Amino acid sequence: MTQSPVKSRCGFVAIIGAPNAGKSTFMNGALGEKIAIVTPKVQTTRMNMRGILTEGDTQMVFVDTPGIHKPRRQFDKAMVNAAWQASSDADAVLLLVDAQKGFNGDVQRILADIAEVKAPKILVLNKVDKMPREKLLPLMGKAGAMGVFDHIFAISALKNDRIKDVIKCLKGYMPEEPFHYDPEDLTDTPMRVIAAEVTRERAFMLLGDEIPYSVNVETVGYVVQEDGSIRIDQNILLERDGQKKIVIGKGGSMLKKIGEQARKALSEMTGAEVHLFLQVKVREGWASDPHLMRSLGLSDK
Ligand SMILES: Nc1nc2c(ncn2[C@@H]2O[C@H](COP(=O)(O)OP(=O)(O)OP(=O)(O)O)[C@@H](O)[C@H]2O)c(=O)[nH]1
Ligand SMILES: [Mg+2]
Repeated sequence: MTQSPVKSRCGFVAIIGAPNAGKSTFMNGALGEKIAIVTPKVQTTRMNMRGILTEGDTQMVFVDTPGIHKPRRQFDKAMVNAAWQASSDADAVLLLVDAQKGFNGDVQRILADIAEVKAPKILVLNKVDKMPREKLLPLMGKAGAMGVFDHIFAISALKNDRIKDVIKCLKGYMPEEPFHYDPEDLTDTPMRVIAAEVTRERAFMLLGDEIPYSVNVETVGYVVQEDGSIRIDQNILLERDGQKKIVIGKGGSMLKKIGEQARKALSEMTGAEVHLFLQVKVREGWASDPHLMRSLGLSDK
């Protein structure tokens, strides 16, 4: 454990919400670095990912979670469980809500369950940059009347507007405890896992509507070479053979695009030259593989 000053504060903040509310964008904005992937599609985040913010004598460990939705597959169920697990372990819970969508069915379902969470609850109405003020005020009134939340904020995670106010509020809820992590650390997720996420983000962005949910990426090799460049070998796993030609594309064009974009992002992230090698494989039923779920920190129960 890292030495830290007496009276330091350290605690966990779970970021929960419906898919696409902007949870990962919020965490990246709070850290000032992108560690969690973000796409316009729902269910981008598949596992809990910790982001560590150390400011002065306070360390806040954010836990970005998968969007809470009505699960269909076993894999979805495990994702939703992971979000609730993070909430029950947290010192404070942020419920992110897309203010434009308001308290729709997805959010209502979360509200029904959130009462059981013991930690202080903070409502963050996000994406207010897309919202006229006259629509926001009634929403805030409605939220206040619920009597569920200790604080309510209206922010834009994308524009980094008022994230700081939320952080300031959270600091007060962090218990007096030694730091859990080195103050220099941003996350405890290994780089090879983040590298797989980056490629999955690119595949999510470039592929149509359905295929992304059948895609998983695993890093099978991550080697810093003598000249400082990094060689990364990854498998893109698909559920069915028929999906292969879509992911590879005409003459390999789609795979090339995914690879180029991922390589560029990884190179920016690591500050090193990256050599990325992608292989497309079919692994039927990867989404119900208990070994994979465990490796993502998802319980298959
Ligand atoms: N206009 C606007 N867009 C936002 C804001 N925050 C996030 N977004 C966009 O909303 C989309 C979803 O953002 P994510 O951060 O991936 O959302 P998420 O809640 O992590 O989604 P899942 O991981 O799928 O549950 C992306 O296209 C973001 O750019 C915001 O404050 N304003
Ligand atoms: Mg996310």
